[in-house]
Amino acid sequence: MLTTDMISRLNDQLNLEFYSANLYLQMSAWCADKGFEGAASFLKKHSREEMEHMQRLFDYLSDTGALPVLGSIDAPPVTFKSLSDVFAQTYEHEQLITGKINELAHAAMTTHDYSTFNFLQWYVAEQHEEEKIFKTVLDKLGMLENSSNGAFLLDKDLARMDSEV
Ligand code: OFO
Repeated sequence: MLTTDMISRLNDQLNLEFYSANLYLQMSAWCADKGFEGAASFLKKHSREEMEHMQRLFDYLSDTGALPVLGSIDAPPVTFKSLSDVFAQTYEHEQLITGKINELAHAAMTTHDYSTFNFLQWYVAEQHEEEKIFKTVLDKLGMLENSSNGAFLLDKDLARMDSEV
């Protein structure tokens, strides 16, 4: 049985995962529009992963007898300065999500809600992976920054990464 406070916190996170899915899908649309097909496909796939993050929270709330509540989701940004800007924002966003998961885990632990604490461990591990992936993309961007066709090369690399994961 979850506390009202924990239900509210988990619902906030559920809606934030929806936002992540929308953010990456919108970024994917921008990339496709600019001809970065590799990045578009990579981000679209990642958007689907975010929907899985959302679904896990939805199921956990439901399975514990609480009510998942789908609120209104903020609209993500539509335009970006460059491909570097897109991926700088993905990394920043993942860091924000990691902070939110840590806050949730802290709230679960300090209220002795070990079931939720245990459930959240999957997210703790997932955030480690997500930050790693987006940091890798940013590092590649950094390396290609001075190359005249850096964005093109990164796009090719993302297409390769997309087919590997
Ligand atoms: Fe990208 O981890 Fe969920 O939000």
